[in-house]
Amino acid sequence: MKIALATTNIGKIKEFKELLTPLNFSIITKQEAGITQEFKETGNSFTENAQIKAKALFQLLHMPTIADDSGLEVDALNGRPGIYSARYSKEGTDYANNQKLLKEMENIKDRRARFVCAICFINSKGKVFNILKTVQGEIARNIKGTGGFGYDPLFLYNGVRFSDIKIDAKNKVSHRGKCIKDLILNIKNWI
Ligand code: ITT
Repeated sequence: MKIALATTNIGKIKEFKELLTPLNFSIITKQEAGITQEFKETGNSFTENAQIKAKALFQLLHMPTIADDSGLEVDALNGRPGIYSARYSKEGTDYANNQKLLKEMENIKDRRARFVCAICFINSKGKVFNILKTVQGEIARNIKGTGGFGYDPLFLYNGVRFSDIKIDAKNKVSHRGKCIKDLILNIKNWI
């Protein structure tokens, strides 16, 4: 089955393909479909933004579509950067975002945080389904690790950074991995 994926984030694409390709889902990314336009994330929640991106791509391709909106909520920052995780720093790069977070957390003892992932699936008839999952962790005091993407070099899960574990190990416990597993369980009924 062919499914369009409304993301340009290479880290996300890898994680989706890792879980879905072995199950014979053929993932066609927005870029592979030749779509260059940016979908504006104007929603007030992860779920709203995932729906905006999924609906925008579905309207262009008319095929089953998945979109992911995700981010990091830090307790001591009242849930920031939250839905603004990709645009947290002025530059908006992973490097600058991580540096800004470290700086903001410099003198903060409470390091609790969670990744949140909203997945929106739209079937071939245009029906919309939503999934929301989280993974709880802590913000490290320095940046380390070479794997993963985004805030992974700062995110400690059970004391180990997401940037220090393999993609399949991350997918087993992560916000996105949990969403994709839920999608796999339900997709036969949703198609
Ligand atoms: P698309 O909208 O094209 O999917 P994006 O990178 O702009 O790509 P989001 O708006 O959902 O995606 O922003 C999510 C940000 O949250 C992303 O840039 C990462 O910095 C961070 N993030 C989400 N999931 C993550 C993960 O598993 N590991 C590390 N950082 C993550």
